[in-house]
Amino acid sequence: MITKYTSGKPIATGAVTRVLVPFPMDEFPFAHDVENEQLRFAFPMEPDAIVYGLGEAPRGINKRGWVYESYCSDDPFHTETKQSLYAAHNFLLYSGAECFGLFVDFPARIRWDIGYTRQDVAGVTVDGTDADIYLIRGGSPREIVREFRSVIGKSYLPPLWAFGYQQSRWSYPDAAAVDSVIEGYRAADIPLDCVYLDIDYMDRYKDFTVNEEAFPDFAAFVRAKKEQGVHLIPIIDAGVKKEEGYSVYEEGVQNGYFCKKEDGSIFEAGVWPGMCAFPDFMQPAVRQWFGAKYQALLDMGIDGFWNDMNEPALFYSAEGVQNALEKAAELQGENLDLSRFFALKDTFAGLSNAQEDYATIYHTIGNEQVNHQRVHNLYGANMTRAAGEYFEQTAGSGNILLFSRASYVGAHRCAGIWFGDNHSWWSHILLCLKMLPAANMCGFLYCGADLGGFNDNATRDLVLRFLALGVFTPLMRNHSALGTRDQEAYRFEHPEDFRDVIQVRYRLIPYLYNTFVKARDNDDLLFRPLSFDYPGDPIARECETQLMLGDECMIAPVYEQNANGRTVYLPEDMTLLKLSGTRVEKRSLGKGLHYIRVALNEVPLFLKKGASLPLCRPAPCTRDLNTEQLEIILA
Ligand code: MIG
Repeated sequence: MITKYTSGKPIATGAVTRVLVPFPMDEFPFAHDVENEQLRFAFPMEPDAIVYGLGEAPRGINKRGWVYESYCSDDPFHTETKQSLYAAHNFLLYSGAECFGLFVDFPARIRWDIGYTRQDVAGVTVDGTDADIYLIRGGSPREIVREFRSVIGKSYLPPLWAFGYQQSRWSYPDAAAVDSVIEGYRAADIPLDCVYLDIDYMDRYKDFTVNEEAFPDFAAFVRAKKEQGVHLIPIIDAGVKKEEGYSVYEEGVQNGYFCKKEDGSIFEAGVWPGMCAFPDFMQPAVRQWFGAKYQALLDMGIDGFWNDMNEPALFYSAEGVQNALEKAAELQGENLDLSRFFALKDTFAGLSNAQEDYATIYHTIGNEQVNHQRVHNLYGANMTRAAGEYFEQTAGSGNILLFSRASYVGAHRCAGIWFGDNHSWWSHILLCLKMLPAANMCGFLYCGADLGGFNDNATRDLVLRFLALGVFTPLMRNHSALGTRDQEAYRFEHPEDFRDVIQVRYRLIPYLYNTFVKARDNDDLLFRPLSFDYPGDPIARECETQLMLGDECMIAPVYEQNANGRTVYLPEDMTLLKLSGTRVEKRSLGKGLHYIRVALNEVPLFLKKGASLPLCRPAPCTRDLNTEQLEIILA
C-alpha cells in the first residue's frame, strides 16, 4: 500500500505518474519536525535490518553506516568517502522485521544519515519544507519496489541493438579514427554494435553541429557505418556555446529560453565550448525546442545519443574567476602564511561547480523565478526528458538509444543512465555491481558503467574482468578518458580472449532482452540483491558481490587482480556455467560456499534448479544474430 504525504506546496517534479490523494504531514508516521526551514524525519533501525536504495550512489548495496546526499554532482572520483554521484534517486527500502519503502519527491538537496550519526537511527533532512513523501508498506522488498515502480511509470525501452557491445573513447575525433576502431574489431572478429562520438566530433563543442573537416560527409558516413552494422552515438552537452551566428544560441536568446540571473540577464558559465548559456529545461517550451534540435542529427541517420554535463557541470563563471584573481592580487608581494596559501589554493580549486554560481541561476516556472538550488536535481532529468519526449513523438518509443549522466526519478521513463566517470580500479567493478539493483529500484533498467574504467590506465586483466560483468549489464560500453591507455578490446595481446567474453554477450542477447522487457512490463528489477530472494539466509543477506539476474540466474564476477577465480556463495543448489565464446562448461554445485576457478576468457553464470537458458550463435553485430535458432541449456 502506498500513501502520499504532502508538506507545503511542492514543486512538480514529474516523478510520479499516478494521481494519489495526499495526506497532511501530521499524519506521517515517523517522527518529524521543521528546523531552519528544513523538513526532517527519522526512523529507528533494528540491528540486523538492511537499508537498500539511493540508486546511483557510492558504497554498498546496504547503505547503512554512512551519510549520503542527493545532489547531482560532476565528481570524477568515486571514492567511498563521497556522498553523491551524478544522480538524485531518493528512494530507500527498509528491510527489517517489517519492510517499507520511502520516496522523497523533492528536487533540491536531501541528506540521508543512515546510521552515521547514530547507528540505530536513520535521519533524513530535506533542504526545504515543500515536499511529497511516499511511504510504501506491506509485502516483501521486491513487492515494495514493484509498488513504487507502478506509480512512477514504465521504464525506458531501448532498441534491441543497444544490447550489443559498444566502444567509446574520449575521443575518436574524426572519420578515420572511427573507421580504425571498427576495422580493429572486425579484424579481430570481436562483435561490435556502436561506436561513440565524444565532444570532438562537434564544431568547437557546439551542440547539434558536426566538424566538417573531421567528418566531410557526415550523413554518408553514418549510413556507411550502419551498413557495416555499427551505430554512431554522439554526445550532447547541456551548455550551449555563446556565439553570435550560432542558431541554437541565438534562438535561445531571442525566445528567453536560457536560465537567467536575478537581474534577468542570461546566466553564463564556462564549459567545453567556452562561455555557455544553459537552456532552462524547467520550461515545457524549452524542452520542446531543445528536443527538436536533435532532429538535425536524426536527419543524418543518427539513432542514439548520450547526454552529458547536465548536473549541470560548470567549470567556472567570469565572476568566480574575477573574484579569485582579486584575492590573488591582494596577496601579491605578501609573505604567505600557511592558512592564506591554502585558502588561495582552495579559491582556485573551488571555481568548478561552485555553490556560489549555482545560487545565481534562476529558472522560470510558470510566472515565477525560482532559484536553481531549489530544483537543482531536475536539470539533467529535464534535459533528457526534452530529448526523450521528442523521440517518443517522432521516432516512436523503442527506436532511439538515449541515456544521461545526471538523472532524477521520472527520467527513467525516457532514458537510461550510465554511472559516469569511474576509474580503472578493481574496486569499481563491485561499485558498478552494487549500483545495479539500486538503480533498478528507481526504474533505471538500462544502465551500466564505463567498462574497463574511465579514468586512469587500465590493464588487460581488469578490462576482461570488467567486461565479464558488463556481459550482463543492459548498457555494455567500454569507455575511457583522454590521455589514458587505449582500452579497445583488440588493442591487447590475445584479443581472442576478449572475443570469447564479448561473444558470450551476443549469445545471451535473446535471454537478456527478454528478461529486460519482462522486468519493464512487470515494474520489476532486472538485478536483485540475494537477500531479496533468500531473506532467511544470513550469508545471502550480507552478500555484496553477487546478484540475482531475472528469475533463473545469479551472477558473481571476479573482481580482484591476479585471482584465478573467486569464492561464491550458493544460497541453494545451482548449476555453474562457464561460458567462453561458443563453449559451455556445466557443473552442478551444492548450496554453500565454493571456490570456483574462472579463466580470464570465461564468464561465470549460475542457474537455479529447473532453469533453462537460451543461447543463440554469436554474430559480428546484433543485426546478424539469428534469434530463431537457440541452444537451450538446462540446469
Ligand atoms: O569533463 O566529454 O562523463 O564520459 O568522455 C568531462 C568528455 C566531460 C564527462 C563524461 C565522459 C566524457 C567526457 N565528459
